[in-house]
Amino acid sequence: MKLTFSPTSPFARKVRIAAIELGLIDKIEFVPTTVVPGQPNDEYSRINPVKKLPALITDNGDVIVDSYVIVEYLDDLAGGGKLIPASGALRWKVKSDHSLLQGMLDSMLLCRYENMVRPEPLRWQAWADDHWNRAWNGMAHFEKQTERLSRPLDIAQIALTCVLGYADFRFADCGWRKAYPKLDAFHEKMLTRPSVKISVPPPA
Ligand SMILES: N[C@@H](CCC(=O)N[C@@H](CS)C(=O)NCC(=O)O)C(=O)O
Repeated sequence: MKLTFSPTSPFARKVRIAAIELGLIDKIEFVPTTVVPGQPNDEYSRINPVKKLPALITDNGDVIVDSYVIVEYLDDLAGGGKLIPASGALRWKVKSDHSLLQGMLDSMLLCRYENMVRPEPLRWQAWADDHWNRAWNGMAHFEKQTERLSRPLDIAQIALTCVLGYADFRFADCGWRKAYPKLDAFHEKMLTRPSVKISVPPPA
């Protein structure tokens, strides 16, 4: 399998951590890929028409897009029910949390594009603030979920780790550790996992 990948992408990081935790990492070739908003990439658009990474290209040439779907595919390949509970209420809780964390990451990425990539005269501060608040309120939500944070590893915990790592990487002064001490302790614990440690984004 091939995975279109950038070490700075929190979505690609989530897939990488999941692949390591599922014992599948040696089956995946990482293909360095650059996508920049506002710049066409015709070659990559032929793989993923919406020009987002990561995308997984399976050994028979099928393309699976969106990290949410890719990690479900990998979990299935590893036998199922490993990072995403196979059934019951917990399955839907983990999937719903994962979806919420996807929304938080989407909002953080939009903030990054708005504040750092969009030409300054065109910026819309209220819109960027709105998106930042979505991520911030999401962190507040997970700060209260102490039981969720201490469960055996699941995909929502991996996604939360990627949210916090992305906050460190792109919004280093946002102060999440001070505001959310339980998330800080959770993040420190996650960093003891080799999969999490090895995938920390490179210094900006
Ligand atoms: N929902 C997608 C989001 C992927 C995404 O937004 N990736 C970013 C890189 S971190 C991207 O490709 N951005 C390029 C763009 O939106 O133009 C997923 O989970 O894979």
